[in-house]
Amino acid sequence: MKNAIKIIVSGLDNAGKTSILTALDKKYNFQQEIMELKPTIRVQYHQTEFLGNLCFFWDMGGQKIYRKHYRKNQDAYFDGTDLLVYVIDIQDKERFETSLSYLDVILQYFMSNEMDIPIIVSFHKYDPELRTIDEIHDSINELREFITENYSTFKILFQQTSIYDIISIIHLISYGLSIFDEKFFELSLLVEDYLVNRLDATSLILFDQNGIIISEFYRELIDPEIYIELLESIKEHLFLLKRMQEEDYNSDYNFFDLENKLLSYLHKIKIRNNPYYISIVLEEKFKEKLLDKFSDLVEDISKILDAILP
Ligand SMILES: Nc1nc2c(ncn2[C@@H]2O[C@H](COP(=O)(O)OP(=O)(O)O)[C@@H](O)[C@H]2O)c(=O)[nH]1
Ligand SMILES: [Mg+2]
Repeated sequence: MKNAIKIIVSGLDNAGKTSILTALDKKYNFQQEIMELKPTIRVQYHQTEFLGNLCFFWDMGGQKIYRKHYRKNQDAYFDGTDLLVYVIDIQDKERFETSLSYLDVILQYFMSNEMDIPIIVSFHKYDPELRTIDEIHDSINELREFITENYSTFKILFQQTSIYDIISIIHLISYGLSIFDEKFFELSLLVEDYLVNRLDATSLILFDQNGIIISEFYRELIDPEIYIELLESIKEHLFLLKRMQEEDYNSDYNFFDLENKLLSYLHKIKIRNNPYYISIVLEEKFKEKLLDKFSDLVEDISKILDAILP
């Protein structure tokens, strides 16, 4: 029996909720469905599987009329929610207050029903060309501070996202999906330990078959030039794993030579018949070290994954 996880994606209209989910649909073959809750209530949701769990993303329209409607039918919508992803348009300063008060309505509901659920606030439309603008960062900091201070009883994570940066969207949902099991923490420590102490790699990422990040770690100081290539090779890996999946391709060592002497490597492992992918990017000079430690890494990761799977 698979666990079902209900994720509510909420925020004002025009915040970018549907765009985020559509970006994920394309990337991961999410299935889009409409569900009838009551004769009068229809919900559009997106569905995927993550580590043996079925995940349902509910796209909650944020127009004023809907917001009222949800308020009246709160139980039908919010009952059994496992995670709230709240999307704030970081470019729409004029509506920050409206957005915060809508968030308040939802959180008050959770509080009065003793629903202690994790929350991810996505500061969305954080487009690549805005990342050097101080005003944007000031807004993000202010919002973050306000939310942290006012809702200290909730576990709240923050993430900057943009549909022009698919990795940021992947992070958003990976973040969300990985907080359901404590063993993920163990896995993070393991991944970090390998990256820092045993491999000298630039990045180490574990993907599931849909390309969702299960765990990841990056070297602390990455040269900006290398950083760009790193992102490229991660994107390449996402593309490759899709293909490996479609062709049921079992690869062994796969080094792709990149500029700057970076090597990138994608390896498929199978755990209880499900494929998972280890993605490593490293400098060429550390290749031997990787080859030497690789089977240990595979064994250790497999052990933890096996324990996480339901
Ligand atoms: N600049 C920018 N625009 C975005 C981004 N995400 C969505 N949008 C735009 O914002 C508008 C509203 O998006 P939509 O997903 O319909 O918002 P929703 O009402 O929350 O579902 C659309 O015009 C999108 O193209 C983003 O990351 N950056
Ligand atoms: Mg929408």
